[in-house]
Amino acid sequence: LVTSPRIFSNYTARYACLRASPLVCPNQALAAELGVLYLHRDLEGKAVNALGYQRAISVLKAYPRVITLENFDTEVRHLPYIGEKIQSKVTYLQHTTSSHPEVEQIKEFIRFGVIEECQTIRASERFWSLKTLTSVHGIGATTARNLYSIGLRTLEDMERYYDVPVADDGTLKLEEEEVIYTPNGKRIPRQARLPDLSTKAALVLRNDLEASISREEVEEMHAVVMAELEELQPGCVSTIVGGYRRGKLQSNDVDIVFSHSDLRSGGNQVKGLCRKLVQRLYDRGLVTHVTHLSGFHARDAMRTSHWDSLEKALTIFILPSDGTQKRSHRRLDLIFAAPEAYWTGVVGWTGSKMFERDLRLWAKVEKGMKFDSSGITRRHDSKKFFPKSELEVFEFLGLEWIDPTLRNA
Ligand code: TTP
Ligand code: MN
Ligand code: MN
Ligand code: MN
Repeated sequence: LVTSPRIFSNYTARYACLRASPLVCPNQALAAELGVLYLHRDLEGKAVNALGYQRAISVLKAYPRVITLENFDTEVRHLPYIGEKIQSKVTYLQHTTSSHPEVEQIKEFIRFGVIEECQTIRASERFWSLKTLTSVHGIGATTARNLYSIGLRTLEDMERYYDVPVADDGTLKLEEEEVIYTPNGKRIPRQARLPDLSTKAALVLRNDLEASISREEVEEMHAVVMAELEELQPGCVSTIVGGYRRGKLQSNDVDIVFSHSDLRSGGNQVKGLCRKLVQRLYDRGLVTHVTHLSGFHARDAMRTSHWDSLEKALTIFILPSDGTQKRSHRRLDLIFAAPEAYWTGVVGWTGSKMFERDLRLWAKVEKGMKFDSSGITRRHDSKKFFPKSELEVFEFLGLEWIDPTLRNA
C-alpha cells in the first residue's frame, strides 16, 4: 500500500469518513492490544465502553507515525476519543464515560509493550470461552454468556448441547435434508424454503466458516456467481465490496453488490432477482444454506445498523470441486440495488463498519441528510438523491474522496 504524507493530513478529524485509514498502520501492535479490551467489553455486553475503545482504535489507525512517549504527550493524547473530552457542539459525539482509561493504557503499552489488563483478560477462562463460543456463526455475545452461565465452555460442550450427530469415524455430520414422499413415490424436500443455517449446521461447518478466504478464491466465487446471473438476467453489473475492496489479503466472507446496466428500466430487471439467483445457486449445489433472505416478505427482525431496503441474501456457498482440491464452505453476501441506488450500495457495503457508522453520522449531523445503501434523503423535505458514481456520493455529502483501501477505520 502506498502511503503519501498528504493522505494522512486529516487524521485529527472526529469522523472516520474524513480520515484516511490504511489496512496496516504504524501502530498495529497497539491497535491489536486495545482490540483485546474492545473484545472483552463487547463479549461482556458493555456496549458504550466497547464503542469507546473501538473509536480510540479507529483514530489510532489513521495516525501516521509510531507513537512514542514524546508525541503522545504533545499530540496523540489530544486526538479525538483518546485524550480529554473535547467540547463538541453535538452531545452524542461526546464520550459518555467521564474517565479515559485509554490514556494510561496507551502509555503503558509504549513503556512495556503490553497492557496489564490485557494480560489479565488473556489469562481468563471466561474470556476464552466466550470468544470460542461466539466463533460459531450465529452465536452472539448474549447467547454465549447464557451458554456459559449454564456451564458450557468449549465447542465440544456445544456439540453435545446442540446434539450434533457424530459419524463412526468421529467426524461431525450434516443432517440429511428432510424429504417427504408423494403418494406416487416422488421425493420432494420437506420445506419449499431454502435451508436455514442452524446452529447445529454452523457447528459442523465451523472449520470451513472460520477459515479466511484468499483474494484469488474471492474472485473465483465472484466469477461463478456472475456466470449464473448472466444466464438468469443478462446485462447485470457488480462490484466485490467489503474487506476485499479495502485491500484485505484474507477475507472472512465475500460481499457482492449487484445492479443492472440499463438505467432506464427503473429497476425492473433487478426486482426479485436476489431470490431467483439464490434459488438457482441452491439448485446448482453452490449455495447450501441461507441465513437471511429479504425480498417479498415483510422486513424481519434483523436489527443491524446497516439495515436498508436493498434486497439481500446472506448465504453459505461452496465452489464446485475440480477434483484436485477440497473446497470449503464460505459465507457469501449478495446485495441487489436498483440502478440508481448502485453507487450508494457500493459505498454502503465497502465499509469498514466504523467508516459507515460515521458516514451516516456526518450526513445527518453536518449535512442534514440521511445516508443509507439504498440512497440519500434530504431530511427536511424527504427529497431523494441518487449519485451517478462513487465519487459523486462523496461530493454530494461534502466529503473529500477516500480510496476504498484507506477506509479501514
Ligand atoms: P462484513 O462482511 O461484515 O465485513 P467486512 O467485509 O468489512 O470484513 P470481513 O473480511 O470480516 O468480511 O460487512 C461488509 C460491509 O457491510 C462492511 O464493511 C460495512 C457494511 N456493514 C455495516 O455497515 N454494518 C453492519 O452491521 C454490517 C454487518 C456490515
Ligand atoms: Mn475514551
Ligand atoms: Mn465481508
Ligand atoms: Mn458480509
